[in-house]
Amino acid sequence: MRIDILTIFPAMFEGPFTESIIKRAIARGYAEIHIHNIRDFAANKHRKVDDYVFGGSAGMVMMVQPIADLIDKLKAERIYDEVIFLTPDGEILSQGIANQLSLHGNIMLLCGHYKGIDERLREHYITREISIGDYVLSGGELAAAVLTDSIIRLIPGVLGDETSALSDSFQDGLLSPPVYTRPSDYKGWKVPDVLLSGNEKEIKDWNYRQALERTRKRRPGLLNG
Ligand code: 6GU
Repeated sequence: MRIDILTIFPAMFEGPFTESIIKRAIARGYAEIHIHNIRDFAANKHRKVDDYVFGGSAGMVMMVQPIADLIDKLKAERIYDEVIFLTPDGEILSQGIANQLSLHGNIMLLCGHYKGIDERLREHYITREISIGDYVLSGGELAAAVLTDSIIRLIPGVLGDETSALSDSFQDGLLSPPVYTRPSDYKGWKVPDVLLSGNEKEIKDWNYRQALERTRKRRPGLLNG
């Protein structure tokens, strides 16, 4: 899978993909991430990418031309399954959306800033709009990094059996049960006996009951449906 990220702050993507599962997925060829600086496409000598809002309201808006030229260039090179705009007024990201997107070949992620992007970009290029939650970030970059991580780890083969996505919180609609490692007794704090019993059926039942209980207590809304 190939993910193209369009941003005015490319340096914000230097960290998030260079460790752990995502790093390994890229090294093994499961995913490619390409970062593009929108400013490089500004057709004016000051490399300006934003301008005042028509109609007088305060704030700046990202201009059509630099983003349109960048998207046109990428679309001339390959076919994109989705051109996604990260925006607080988008559909809220869920595990279901991440699952859908992980099946695609090529996707583009556009990070917004200031008051937003010129509406004509949304009308003519954007196929999907995603938010990562009901709070305000300074821009779409961190949201794009979150979305990218959530997608890449779901690409078949990226996670081994041990870290299978099937045991993740939300993948089965439940939160994960508590987990423990050695020692089985730390200064009198003991691991539940059942987990040391070796009885696979009892352990499986215990984990399921714990997941259900945790979900009921913390996120009851997840159980309706
Ligand atoms: Cl995608 N962008 C911004 N600026 N803020 C957000 C967001 C996106 N998702 C949640 N908050």
